[in-house]
Amino acid sequence: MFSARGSGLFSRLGKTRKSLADGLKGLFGGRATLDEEDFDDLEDRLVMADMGAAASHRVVERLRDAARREKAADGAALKALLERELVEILRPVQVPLPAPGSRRPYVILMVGVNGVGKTTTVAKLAHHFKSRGLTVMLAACDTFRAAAVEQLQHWGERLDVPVIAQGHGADAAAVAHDAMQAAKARDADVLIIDSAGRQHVNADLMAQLEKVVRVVGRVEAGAPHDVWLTVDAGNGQNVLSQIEHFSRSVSLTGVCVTKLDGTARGGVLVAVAERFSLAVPFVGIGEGVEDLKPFDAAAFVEALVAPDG
Ligand SMILES: Nc1nc2c(ncn2[C@@H]2O[C@H](COP(=O)(O)OP(=O)(O)OP(=O)(O)O)[C@@H](O)[C@H]2O)c(=O)[nH]1
Ligand SMILES: [Mg+2]
Repeated sequence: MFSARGSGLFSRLGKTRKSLADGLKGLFGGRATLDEEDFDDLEDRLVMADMGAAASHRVVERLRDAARREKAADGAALKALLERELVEILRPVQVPLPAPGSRRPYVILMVGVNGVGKTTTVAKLAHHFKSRGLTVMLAACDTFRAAAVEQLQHWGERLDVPVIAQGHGADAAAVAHDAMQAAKARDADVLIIDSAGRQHVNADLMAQLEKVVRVVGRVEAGAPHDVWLTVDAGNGQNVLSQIEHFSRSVSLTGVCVTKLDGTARGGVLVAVAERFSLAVPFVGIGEGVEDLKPFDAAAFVEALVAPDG
């Protein structure tokens, strides 16, 4: 676990937290009571912070109820209630990163649309597991985009982690098969499979992904143990349709949210948690290998709505 302020998440949420927190300050700060217009204003602000219409509506309805019921209509009390409601939505998706052990190799397949940060997240994960004393291998199953294999090999060299590859244009499922065999032969703790960026309209690439999953499962029953969809927080509500589309081809076990630093509108995590019961084991807050943080609902909400920092 980490504290919001200590983790860097707090400051790196950037614009998300600044605009929402400033708005909330205006709404809640020093107010004796909130009227209907204030609640509408709050709902708009949550939508603008990318929490999605459904989640924003639900949260504000609950605040209205609570304000009536508990007579907690003053700004400070409602702000505390808002935080409680957001944490309640987010808590179910907060799960610890898997600790591979009995299942060797523990196989993680990374999927997602183009450019969201899959390969970088694979590298961050490799670093995470390696620094905990586990042996890690990577599979270069993005055989579609030119230079994708080299990109992963470059990370492998930097992190001193073996990369199983066949090169550009090879059959991704064949690479996955090779990598599974190699990981078993070398008794690796973790195998992380990078894959090509694809959209749901790329029928061939979606079918290829299904084949990768089948082949991996044939080498080791139960694998891949995790299929994580990497999403870019900057894609806003599009993230929701990405989850829906990929879920039709593969059984997702979690969502990796990247680029929460900079200009990302991090509220999308609330929309994701409200709509799907998928784990969010960690979030990406930068381009470096250390910029992977376990997702902590309370710390995240604090970072989102705190007025200063
Ligand atoms: N600021 C920031 N940049 C990130 C983060 N994660 C990845 N990036 C950057 O996003 C860009 C794309 O990252 P990749 O890891 O290559 O993305 P990908 O999904 O593998 O891309 P394709 O394989 O082309 O589909 C790179 O410039 C990364 O450095 C993050 O958490 N924060
Ligand atoms: Mg990639």
